Amino acid sequence: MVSPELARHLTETSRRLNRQVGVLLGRDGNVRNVIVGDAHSLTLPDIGRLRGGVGRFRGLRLVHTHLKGEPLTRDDLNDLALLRLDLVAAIEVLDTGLPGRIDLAHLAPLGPDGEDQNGHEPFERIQAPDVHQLRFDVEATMKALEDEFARVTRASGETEKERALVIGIVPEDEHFEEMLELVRSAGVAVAGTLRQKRSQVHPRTVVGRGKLQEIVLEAMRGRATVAIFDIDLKPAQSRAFEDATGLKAIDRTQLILDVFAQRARSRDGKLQVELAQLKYALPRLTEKDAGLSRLAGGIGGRGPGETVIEIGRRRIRDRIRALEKQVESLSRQRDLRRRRRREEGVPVLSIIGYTNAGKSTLLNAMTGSEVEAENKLFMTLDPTSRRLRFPREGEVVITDTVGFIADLPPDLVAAFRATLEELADADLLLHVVDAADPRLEQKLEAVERLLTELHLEEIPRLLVLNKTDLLEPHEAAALAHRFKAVAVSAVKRQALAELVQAAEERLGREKPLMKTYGEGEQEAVNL
Ligand SMILES: Nc1nc2c(ncn2[C@@H]2O[C@H](COP(=O)(O)OP(=O)(O)OP(=O)(O)O)[C@@H](O)[C@H]2O)c(=O)[nH]1
Ligand SMILES: [Mg+2]
Repeated sequence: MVSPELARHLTETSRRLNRQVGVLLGRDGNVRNVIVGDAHSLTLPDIGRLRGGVGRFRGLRLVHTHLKGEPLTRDDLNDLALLRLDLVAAIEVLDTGLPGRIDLAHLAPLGPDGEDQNGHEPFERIQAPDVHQLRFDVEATMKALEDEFARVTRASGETEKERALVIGIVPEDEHFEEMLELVRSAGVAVAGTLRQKRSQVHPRTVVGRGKLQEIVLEAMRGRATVAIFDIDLKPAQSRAFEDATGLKAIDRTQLILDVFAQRARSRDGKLQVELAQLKYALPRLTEKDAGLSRLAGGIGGRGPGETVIEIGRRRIRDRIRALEKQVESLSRQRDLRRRRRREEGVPVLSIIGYTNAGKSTLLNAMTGSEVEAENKLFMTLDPTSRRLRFPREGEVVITDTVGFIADLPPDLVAAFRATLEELADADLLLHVVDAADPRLEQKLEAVERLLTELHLEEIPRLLVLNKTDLLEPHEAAALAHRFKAVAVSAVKRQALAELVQAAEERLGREKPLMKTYGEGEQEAVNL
């Protein structure tokens, strides 16, 4: 680890200066840096940005002196973790200036199943009474450790995929679970999860120094290159976090945008996703970033915007303006289409609700279509309309559209204006909820809130409790009574006739007014 000559040279110098002295040694044993500290600590030089060497050791070890023979400090261990050093060692400086006890730490290998055993110390500590008695083979240890980490990655069989640590800042379990759902829906491999007990955000690096250390260790062990946060980060925060850990930081909005980017099929959908992504990225670009290259590839960098990844800030602004114009014309076209439909007098029913509530499945069940429906968040992005014959009303149009989520990112709402505007013209909103969801009420509220934000709260609504096949009949009935809703099962095609009947009743109550007196006439409503 260190030759007796070098150790002695370090301790003698240290004694003479009455300061800590250290060296960074390469794997070949050559000295790369010499550092002189004060009596109690040592500040390592900036050894370059860490990105690129992620998941790997730096191939550098820190050997330094401790004037009073004190054991390795918290800062020493932080350096070990955050800088991904091979090891850190402290040598006691005896009064004579000769080297005394040695205290050494390196990253501990993983348990036999590749999992970190709970409560297991992340560091392996080795002590020896002096340099001569230290039995430690750096080369063999590092090789074993690196093999170990490589094995874990191979075992997971996901070498090609980006692996992410999911970091929970919000204490509520439900919030974290939804975040994991989003991660899964984005097709990202989860290398591990870390949660904070208190919802405290470090103003600079999102989490405090101790947590940073934990995150880096966990990332090294799980071979993660990305940290996904369950909150939104300020641009400066993500950058500071990335600088401190060498991990790419992805926040909740970015992850949602990523899911959207993967789902966008239609031209309109792609347009709106790209717009949302660029709007989000713009304030996050620094001068030294070459265009969007720091966002290139992987989570947050996929999607329709990939073609513009190398362009600069000014051109991004141009592109945003161009996209906004296209969205504008899109919204005009749709307006026209809707107006025509309105003239035909065909009532429009729009299926809305929280993501994964079963909206597309319900559309399929009612109209015999085959819209993609899957147990993933934001499966549907592009609106689909189908015609359907109602017994009394005759022809109606049913549309299925993008789902809602609590705290839908504002950039996304802005970009998806054209899609969301469609809803404004519905004669009836079928608000679908997953009746078996323990968060039923929160999700109902989240949707209601969004409807208000989108100024859609005036449109008549019918609440549809879906997935009641997962409940006992009496539970479903009680919920239906409580929420004045229709209980159905889209998958089992249960109570769809009742739904049609209830929808017709609602329509029948609303429509004559609109038909006879035209739009929004006060007098008509009073009748
Ligand atoms: N048990 C049960 N599962 C259902 C029912 N309806 C839908 N699902 C399941 O719920 C999951 C989501 O269904 P989707 O129709 O994709 O939901 P969605 O609301 O369109 O979701 P997004 O488009 O992602 O917002 C799928 O796995 C469906 O099979 C139901 O009545 N009962
Ligand atoms: Mg859907």
